[in-house]
Amino acid sequence: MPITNSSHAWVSRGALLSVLLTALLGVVLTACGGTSTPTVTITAKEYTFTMPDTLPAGQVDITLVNRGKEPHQANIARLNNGVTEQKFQTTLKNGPAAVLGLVTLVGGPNTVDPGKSQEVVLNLAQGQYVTLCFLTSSNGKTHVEQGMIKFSKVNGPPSSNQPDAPKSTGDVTLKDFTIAVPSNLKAGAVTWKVTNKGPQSHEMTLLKLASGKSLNDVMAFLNQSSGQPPFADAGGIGALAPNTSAWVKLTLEKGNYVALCFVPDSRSGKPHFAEGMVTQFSIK
Ligand SMILES: [Cu+2]
Repeated sequence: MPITNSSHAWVSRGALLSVLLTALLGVVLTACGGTSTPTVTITAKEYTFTMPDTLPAGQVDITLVNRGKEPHQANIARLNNGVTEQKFQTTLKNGPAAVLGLVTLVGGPNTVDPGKSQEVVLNLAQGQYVTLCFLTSSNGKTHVEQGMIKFSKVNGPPSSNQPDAPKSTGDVTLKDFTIAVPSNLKAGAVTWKVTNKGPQSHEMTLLKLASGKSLNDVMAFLNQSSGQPPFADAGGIGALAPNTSAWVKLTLEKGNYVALCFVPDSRSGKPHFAEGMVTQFSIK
């Protein structure tokens, strides 16, 4: 009898332990963010975006892959409530600056050269979205005009069980009109949290300087836009509405970089970099 009792008691404790461990494991998984971030791939070429008609709500990891012959970007924006696709299209005929008031810019992968890609992590609220490439071809036409505009939607609110935010290795702060990137950078993979402290929308375009070229060469090129660019497009994150954040994942190589913002000033019409939103940094 004592043996049976003992044996029974052991089984009993074991069962209890198992229940406790299962419960504990559940808590640990939830604390670690049991859900993973959904991924979306946008493929760009002349002059289309290939991407899903429906994007996930909440945190989403988006990669732009440039399969074209020219540089491309994917600015992503939510149409403000009451703005229809038709209204957006009509207004866009007056240029990119004209549509800024119709949308809330949520970031997106910024300009990369052919064969390259750029990954960002964004938070998407329910609504109608549009993805745009504002770059200009050598024929003087913008990529948007030539077809790089794609409407998609986010159905429903994000699920309450959201994945953890990406682990940031540095902060980028965008303001009217400054851009601050992390200091003491080394070559390798980084995840930067980019925050727009407004009041205007801002982006971070990254350019990698060709050897022997300086920020002055970049400015001279941007003012006349002829000849070979003194840089390679190195990605970054598209424009973000004021008081919002998103994450950009980069693999930094040794060399000199310029970070700048091309968004037009809502008052002067000048690009923000011409008003001070440009900075140079180097990777050792
Ligand atoms: Cu700006």
